[in-house]
Amino acid sequence: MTRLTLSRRRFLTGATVAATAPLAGCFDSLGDRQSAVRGVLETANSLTYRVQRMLLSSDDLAREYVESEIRQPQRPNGTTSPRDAAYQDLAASDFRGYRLTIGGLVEMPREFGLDEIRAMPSRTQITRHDCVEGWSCIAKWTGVPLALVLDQAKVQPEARFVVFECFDTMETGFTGPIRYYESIDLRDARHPQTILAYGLNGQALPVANGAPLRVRIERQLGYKMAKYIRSITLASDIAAFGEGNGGYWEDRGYEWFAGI
Ligand SMILES: Nc1nc2c(c(=O)[nH]1)N[C@H]1C(S)=C(S)[C@@H](COP(=O)(O)O)O[C@H]1N2
Ligand SMILES: [Mo]
Repeated sequence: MTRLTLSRRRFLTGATVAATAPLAGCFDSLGDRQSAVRGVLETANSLTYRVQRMLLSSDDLAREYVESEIRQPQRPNGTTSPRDAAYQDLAASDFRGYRLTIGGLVEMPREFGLDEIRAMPSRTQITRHDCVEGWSCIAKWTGVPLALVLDQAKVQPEARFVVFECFDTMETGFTGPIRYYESIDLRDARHPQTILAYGLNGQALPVANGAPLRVRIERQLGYKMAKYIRSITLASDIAAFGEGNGGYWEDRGYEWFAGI
């Protein structure tokens, strides 16, 4: 299992490194939708997605660890304390007023309070979080399988993507605040290790790591795992969200399918 994962990673790294290596130094050129760099990145992105999807069968599990392998607290990264008023108000009352909304292409749009989410069947898993910046942390996550939540809202057949919209503002654009968002396909959404986590290492999920609810998508990189989730939208297409590339970092050049 480990060998397979390693060689798959090596194979993919070899195939995509040429396209992704210059990323750190050239964000500027990515703003231009027509740029040659962007074209190369987009081709590499859909190629990587197809190659990785071929190699990853839908029920392949990410490696799980034992308690003694948890060596340090989960390192908070990205937003660690959203300044948005809506979030601050909820946090001030220990998220008692929090409602997760599920909408878009579902037959029964729903809202769930934290108590309802915590009362659903839960899953606990010890996994390794890999950030694109090059660090990893092993941690224990507890939450409700996303598949169970989706089933309660009854996903319509045209839906292909699950979009997570977050509370935290990353920057202010011309038309107002730009908040973190992410998206995955339904195959990853229904994967048994994909959970909406409210617990970390046996405690309530701290604000620094995404309270009250963040998603775990164990076969992809850290930036896919949206923290501070405010709503979940089922969609047939990701073009209508953000700048249309499927996530805050994807809009800035990262790959949409960040398989590891
Ligand atoms: N809402 C939101 N989600 C986010 C981020 C963020 O800035 N805002 N950062 C991402 C990145 S790059 C990583 S590595 C992980 C960090 O999760 P952690 O703080 O629990 O380690 O969250 C991801 N999800
Ligand atoms: Mo990250």
